[in-house]
Amino acid sequence: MKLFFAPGACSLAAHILVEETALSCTLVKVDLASHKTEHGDDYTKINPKGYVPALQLDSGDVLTEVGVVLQYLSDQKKDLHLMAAAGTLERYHQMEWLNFIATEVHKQFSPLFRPDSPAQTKEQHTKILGRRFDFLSDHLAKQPYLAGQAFTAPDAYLSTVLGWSHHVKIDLSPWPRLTDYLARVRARPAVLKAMKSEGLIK
Ligand SMILES: N[C@@H](CCC(=O)N[C@@H](CS)C(=O)NCC(=O)O)C(=O)O
Repeated sequence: MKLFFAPGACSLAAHILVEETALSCTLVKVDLASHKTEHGDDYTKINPKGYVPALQLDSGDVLTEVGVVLQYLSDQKKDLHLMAAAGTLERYHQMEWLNFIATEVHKQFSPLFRPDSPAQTKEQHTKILGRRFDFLSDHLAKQPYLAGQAFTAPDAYLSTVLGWSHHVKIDLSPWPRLTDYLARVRARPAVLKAMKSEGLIK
């Protein structure tokens, strides 16, 4: 398998699961501005949508969309319980989290990264994120991870996007449960390994 990633992007969530599962997977860095891989190949030939992540299977098939890539990786090592079994209510709740993170958290950050976003747009999105953080903080008052007592795939995704806060100058200190959660997830050896390998930490 090959995981196409950009350092610190949402592809980090998939990279974390590659480390958690210890699956055999080659990491290929993509320059999102030029759409070239680190080997000089045209990335749009792999993922015509142009964005990361993309997971190329040994068969040549390519899976895209964070929530799907995370489920695929989790399903390769079922004994790790990174996702519950397909068809169970627990699985649907985890998919609910993946969808919530993708649409209600990840995509609310996107305009904050764009240098040409008007100040008013940035303010609106920061406000929406604040409401999402309130909800997440209330949820994490009941349990240490999104789906309960154990780390699962949605935590790889949420920790990745929460980690963007300081880049876009959102102070997480009003949500101490979220800063505690981030520290808890980032203490995992697989998360540290993925972050180190992307050059995000020393
Ligand atoms: N819907 C996509 C969104 C992926 C996405 O937003 N990727 C960003 C990095 S976090 C990216 O590659 N942006 C560059 C671009 O859109 O050209 C998914 O779930 O995978």
